[in-house]
Amino acid sequence: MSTDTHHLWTQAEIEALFAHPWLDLMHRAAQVHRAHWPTDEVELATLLSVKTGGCPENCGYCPQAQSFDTGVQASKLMATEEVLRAARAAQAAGATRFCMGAAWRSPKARDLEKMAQTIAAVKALGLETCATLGMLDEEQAQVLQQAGLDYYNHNLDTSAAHYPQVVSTRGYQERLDTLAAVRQAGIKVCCGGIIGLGEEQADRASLIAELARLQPESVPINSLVPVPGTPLANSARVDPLDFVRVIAVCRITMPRARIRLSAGRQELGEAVQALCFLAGANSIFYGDKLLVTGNPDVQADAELLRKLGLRPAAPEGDSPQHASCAAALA
Ligand code: SAM
Ligand code: DTB
Ligand code: SF4
Repeated sequence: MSTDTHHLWTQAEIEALFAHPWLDLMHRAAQVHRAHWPTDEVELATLLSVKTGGCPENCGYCPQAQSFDTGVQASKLMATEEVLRAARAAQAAGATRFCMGAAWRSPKARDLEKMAQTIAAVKALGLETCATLGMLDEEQAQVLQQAGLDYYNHNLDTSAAHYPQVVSTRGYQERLDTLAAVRQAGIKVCCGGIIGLGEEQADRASLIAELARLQPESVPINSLVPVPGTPLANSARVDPLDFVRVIAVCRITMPRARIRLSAGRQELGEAVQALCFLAGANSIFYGDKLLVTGNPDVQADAELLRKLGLRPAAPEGDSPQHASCAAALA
């Protein structure tokens, strides 16, 4: 968490940002970006679903909920060796962060122990580690921290007011409690949301106010990937320029966070992604697959970075492996 004094953004102030003329908003976001980050680099984070499907929760967007008929095959937790194979491949392709996702409400004791072993093994490769395993209490968060977990991803997804329209098996406060446990354990917070859940502009402003208050180090912004069989499959499509606006508002309100273009990047196309980078995004999920849905393939991303003159960010505290990672992308 940054230690300098930080402005506590109100929802009204954020709504006022959203009301700015689009070009002015972009200009301001680009200035904030330039003041806090090198603007020619983008972090490459690779995702792996280590335990897919069969989830007891009912998040209305999610293809992995067992109560929705989405055709996703449920699987058991992967063995450490299998995860390591994927992590080595991601590292060889240039990723510096490796995120492991499990479709759980919260991890059971045995699963947490296995995940701790896996996290330690991935960390030993020299990758930054991230996991998203559902709800955690403080004790569980401490086990993961001890294992070498750098980041925990747990999204607020939308505003507190809109949340009950999206999920009924858990509440917003439970999300906040997990995030507090993660912070308390000394793990960096990765927390963001989804645009396109039928929310209003006020909900987007409320989500961003809540995120800015939490000061996450990492903020994944997803655009809903509508999956047939999920309750939100027929949601109205997000206007790409509105999506860019969200990125710009996140950059202005969270100057020191890594802002990651997450789900839905395939549908954005190169030009809109370039606008997102201009608006302050500086991280992407990199690899042909997200958890169960698709992502741009690595060649397409390498080509996009080349065209835009962007280079892969070095891992925090740089490591000797990075030279070979960068070479993999050259
Ligand atoms: N089960 C854990 C949890 O919910 O915290 C971790 C995995 S969950 C799949 C991680 C995040 O993926 C969700 O919070 C949501 O933001 C995002 N996500 C899931 N399905 C999505 C979809 N169809 N479109 C966009 N984002 C999605
Ligand atoms: C996040 O915010 N987005 C990622 C990651 N954190 C775990 C997941 C996106 C999932 C998209 C739908 C799927 O493939 O399941
Ligand atoms: Fe389960 Fe996470 Fe999907 Fe919700 S988002 S159904 S908790 S895997």
